[in-house]
Amino acid sequence: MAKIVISGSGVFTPSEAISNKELVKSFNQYADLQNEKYAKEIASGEREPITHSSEEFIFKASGIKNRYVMNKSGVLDPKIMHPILEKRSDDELSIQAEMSLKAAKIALEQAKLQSADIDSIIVACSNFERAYPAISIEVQQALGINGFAFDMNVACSSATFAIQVANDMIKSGSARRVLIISPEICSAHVEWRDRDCHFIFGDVCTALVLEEENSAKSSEQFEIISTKCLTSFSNNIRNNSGFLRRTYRNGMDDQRDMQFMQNGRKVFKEVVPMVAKLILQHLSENNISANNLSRLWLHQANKSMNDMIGRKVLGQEPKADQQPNILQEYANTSSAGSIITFSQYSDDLISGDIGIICSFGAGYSAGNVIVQKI
Ligand code: CO8
Repeated sequence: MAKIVISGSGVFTPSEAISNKELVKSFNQYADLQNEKYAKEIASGEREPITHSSEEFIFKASGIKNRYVMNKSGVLDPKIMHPILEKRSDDELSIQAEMSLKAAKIALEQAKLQSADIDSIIVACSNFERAYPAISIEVQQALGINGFAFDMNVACSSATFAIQVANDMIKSGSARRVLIISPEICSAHVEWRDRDCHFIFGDVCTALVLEEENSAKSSEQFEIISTKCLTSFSNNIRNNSGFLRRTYRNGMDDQRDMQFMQNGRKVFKEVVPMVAKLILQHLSENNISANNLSRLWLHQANKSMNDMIGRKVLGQEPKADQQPNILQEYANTSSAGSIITFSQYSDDLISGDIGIICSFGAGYSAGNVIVQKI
């Protein structure tokens, strides 16, 4: 059977960025305004004051220093605390399609392909700006692609699950070349007013091209050796936004569960062993020793989490270049995180080198992809 390869990758990075310092300053202004507004209730014990956030905590707990966003002014305005994105008419390109086109262009260039060479698009990410028509079909039209496109959502694991789907589609013959795109606008579904999570997320879009090796022209190719996906239900990362909200009493009021919610400690404790076990099992099924891994392109949620997974998988401290992190610059970009690392830290590998792309998150879900440089 022909080898299937990743022949191109691309990252679109928004032009606006927020440092921890700027983020904490605006959060603390918001906290002061709220505490002033509810001074009486706080004094009578009816309400808890909002505590200040801290740059030191954020970096120590997560490894994050910066995040890119599609709109900075709204997020940093203590009277707004969310991005401000202009509503577009139905005839205009949607914002997720626009981000997708930018990332796709870079991936196609790397793969030395024209858009017409692609016959399937999967837009795979944590949240979609509308229910239908699919963002992927809009991207398909904008790129002038014949064939079919669909959206899929497995939260942080969307891109690796899409790699498994695309790999299977090419193997079965239902598609020849697949573009996987992950336009993540996490800034619109994180709760910037919640100190526990306001620092976690950023925006980005990644793209990958998958095709058979015998048709691939790229100078950078990674064979997909094997994929393995896992899910196990958990409420520890949850968002209750959805089309039924209008049917609930006061369902459309500003409520905490409309945005990202998590029990971070539990996620950390439960997901680290689940992911380490998945990777080790997957390697063993493919008769690959962890000693032979040149690179781990891990999901970018938390630096200590990645350090721990790396130690469990490799049986020792990962070497500096063995497990790159982009968290400090991009923060958690959900499904795009492991793909950014793959895109930015893979061209130094040599033919025969083996690595894994691994993502994990809400669901719980985890996707592992073993690749080998051609
Ligand atoms: N500044 C200062 N202090 C703070 C802050 C802050 N900003 N936030 C919390 N604290 C305080 C807490 O109140 C607590 O105080 P005390 O000890 O007095 O109670 C103390 O600091 C410690 O708090 P935590 O226990 O919460 O801190 P942790 O060390 O556990 O770190 C983390 C928190 C960083 C959240 C960590 O638990 C973590 O990273 N866990 C893993 C989370 C994870 O990977 N989640 C994956 C989610 S992503 C995903 O699946 C995709 C979902 C869809 C995308 C959504 C896009 C928006």
